Amino acid sequence: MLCSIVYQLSLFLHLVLAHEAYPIHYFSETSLSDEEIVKRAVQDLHNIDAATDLNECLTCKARLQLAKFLGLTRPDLIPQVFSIWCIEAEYDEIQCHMNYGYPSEDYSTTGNDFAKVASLMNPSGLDGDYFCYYHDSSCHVLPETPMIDMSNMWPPKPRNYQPPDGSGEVFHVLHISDINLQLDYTVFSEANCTQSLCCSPQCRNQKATAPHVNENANSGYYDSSYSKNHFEKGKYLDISKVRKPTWSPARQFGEYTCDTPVLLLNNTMQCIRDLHQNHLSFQFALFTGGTVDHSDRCFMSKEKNIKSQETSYRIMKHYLDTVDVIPTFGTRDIFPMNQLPQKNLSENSNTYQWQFDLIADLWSELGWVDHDTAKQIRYTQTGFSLLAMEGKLKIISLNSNVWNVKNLYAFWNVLNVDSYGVWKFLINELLDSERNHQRVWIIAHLPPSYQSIPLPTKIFTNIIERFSPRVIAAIFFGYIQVDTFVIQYGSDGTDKKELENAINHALIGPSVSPFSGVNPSWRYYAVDSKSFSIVNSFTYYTPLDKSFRNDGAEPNWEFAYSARDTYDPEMAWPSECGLTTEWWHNVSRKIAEVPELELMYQRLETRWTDRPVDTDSVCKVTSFTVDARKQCMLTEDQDNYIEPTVQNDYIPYIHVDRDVVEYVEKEEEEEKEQQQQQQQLANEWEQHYIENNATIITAKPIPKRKGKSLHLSAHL
Ligand SMILES: *[C@@H]1O[C@H](CO)[C@@H](O)[C@H](O)[C@H]1NC(C)=O
Ligand SMILES: *[C@@H]1O[C@H](CO)[C@@H](O)[C@H](O)[C@H]1NC(C)=O
Ligand SMILES: *[C@@H]1O[C@H](CO)[C@@H](O)[C@H](O)[C@H]1NC(C)=O
Ligand SMILES: *[C@@H]1O[C@H](CO)[C@@H](O)[C@H](O)[C@H]1NC(C)=O
Ligand SMILES: CC(=O)N[C@H]1CO[C@H](CO)[C@@H](O)[C@@H]1O
Repeated sequence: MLCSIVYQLSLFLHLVLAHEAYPIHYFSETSLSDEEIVKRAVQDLHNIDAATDLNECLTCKARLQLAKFLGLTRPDLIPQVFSIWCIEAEYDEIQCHMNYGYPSEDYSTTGNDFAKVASLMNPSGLDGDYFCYYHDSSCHVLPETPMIDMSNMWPPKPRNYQPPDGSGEVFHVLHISDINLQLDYTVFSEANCTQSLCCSPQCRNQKATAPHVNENANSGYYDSSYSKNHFEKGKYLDISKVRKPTWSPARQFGEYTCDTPVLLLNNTMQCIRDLHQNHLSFQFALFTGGTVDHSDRCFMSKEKNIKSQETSYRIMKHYLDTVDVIPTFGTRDIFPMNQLPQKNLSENSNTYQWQFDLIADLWSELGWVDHDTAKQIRYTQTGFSLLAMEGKLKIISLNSNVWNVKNLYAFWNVLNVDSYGVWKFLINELLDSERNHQRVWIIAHLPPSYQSIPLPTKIFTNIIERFSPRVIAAIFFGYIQVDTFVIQYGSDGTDKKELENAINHALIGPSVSPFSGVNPSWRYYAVDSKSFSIVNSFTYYTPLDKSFRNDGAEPNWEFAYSARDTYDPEMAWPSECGLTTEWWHNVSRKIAEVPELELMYQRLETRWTDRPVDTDSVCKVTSFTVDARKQCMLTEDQDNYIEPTVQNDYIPYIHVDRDVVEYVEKEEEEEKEQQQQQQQLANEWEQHYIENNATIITAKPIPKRKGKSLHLSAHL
């Protein structure tokens, strides 16, 4: 096959040499075979790894440089080149295939996404800095988060911005999260596996062979089911007939190492339905995402991904019937998982479009979204809004893959603050509600204090700050499995965590799935019918371990706690007043100061399992963003945060709507020089690469720049 790369090469050089046109002289005497290109590119990657003058982050960035070069000329070869390099460099073979492999319907591989993003991003600038920090385990340099001025995005905040008063009357809203349906959950399969996800037919314990005699015998092995909303206890399954030695054979209702079997989901929904029909009624339900299980990417096929979504939503509909569900986008509920191309990457959006059509069709068929909302989901792919309670409450649902570090597309042009258009959408919706005296709830899957990219989360919190407390009445997330809440403080959470700096707060719903060692759980809220503020929350759970020894009967669901009774037992705060940010701030103070209350909080997080507690409770509940969390961990003297060894010397300062990025210099001169030297080396290396590997090219050396370091000025 001929390799006609001359035109693209000159394009590439324009990009690499950046912002000024250099005369490029090239001649093409050879046409390389694909095989030869792959061989050379792989060798180049090894050479980069072997280069002794680059630190870990620059090594990663040099590899991205090569990926960009290939991405602009032969993107089709990237998966092959990077998979071969990755395996030869002795990284985990399966993960190599998942990261770089060609697209396949059988595995969640992201080779194409990587190729696309690599061709777009600026490897030697902030794109590369962020990409390498999050996607190369040996690079620990996290760039300083850009400063941002968004004041041109909205009219000034009105001075009196108090929320409306409550009416004292309440209605109820259900909150379900993280079902993580495990479709291939199999009774008797290994629950103590070393290869994710346990309790599936293909999982194994690769460390040690299990003993033949099993301790668990005679407990929880039945093949029960729900039919016509009745529990039918199945026949007893005799474990002694199982030939394959298994450490911990999976029981019918689930295991703490596994996700939700269909039987457990039915049981959960049945319990919710009973409560709704016989005790109180839900106006509607929130679902904060998560229908796909936690399998490794190599066990996640397209078919399984789709079926998990369909089955979960249909079962929810079956049991909730007339109670409408307001859903949001999950991070893994897409194939390949966690990926979200910007809408304007036309060829890529087409390959992803069907997924948004799928949920738009399904959610409208189930009656949860109307025609216009379905259109919005299809078209924007990043957010939609709908009205509840006769139009007095607006609910905005956001696609949190926008800030998910696992979404490769988020590393393209990181200084473009709104490449997805999602913030503009959110701001317009909020302005509209501000004008119409409407209150707003925001729902999304991934909380911005976990697995999130700093800049988009900073933008998100700036928006929340502008519209709190009058417009934004409540914020809900899921994803982390534990039952918790988080308070947002001013200046991206870097202000002192005192009452006067508290801006808003989010409620993070517990998971139905027991995965990671928690008991299955969900909650409902009492909501003021005029202000739409949350007045109380009520969590239910089932102690899963009891289902291990109850002769195959249905698990019992129990009331776990109410927020008020637990955190304000003296009822100091009047019962008709909402659980405001001030109230949650007071709770966080109590957790920090009263050891018994901290312990109680930790028990509630997991719903009383014996999973080891997370010790960072206070940082967890007072850090709304990853940056705030980092700062909290450092000041709280925690040692599980790695501080970057080399800092960047300039912090970008973005003025939104004026299309300007300035660079603000940091003080440390020494560090700056060191950084510049490193960058110079990288540039020389890059040059060396261009000269040596595309022998067809000779280019003028990049002239030295005055003052600012080269990689940052590339964004100007
Ligand atoms: C779960 O409930 C759905 C809806 O009623 C039903 O179709 C399915 O067979 C049930 N499965 C089990 C294992 O109970
Ligand atoms: C789980 O498997 C490990 C070997 O990987 C074994 O040492 C351990 O005892 C097992 N635990 C249980 C509860 O079966
Ligand atoms: C698409 O969005 C990116 C990122 O915002 C922007 O840089 C680019 O110019 C846009 N491309 C098109 C074709 O609109
Ligand atoms: C929070 O604590 C302060 C100081 O103890 C108290 O004055 C205030 O009433 C409390 N607010 C709420 C909402 O509980
Ligand atoms: C640095 C490097 O790997 N250069 C290679 C580029 O291509 C030539 C052949 O044209 C090889 O000989 C070099 O090893």
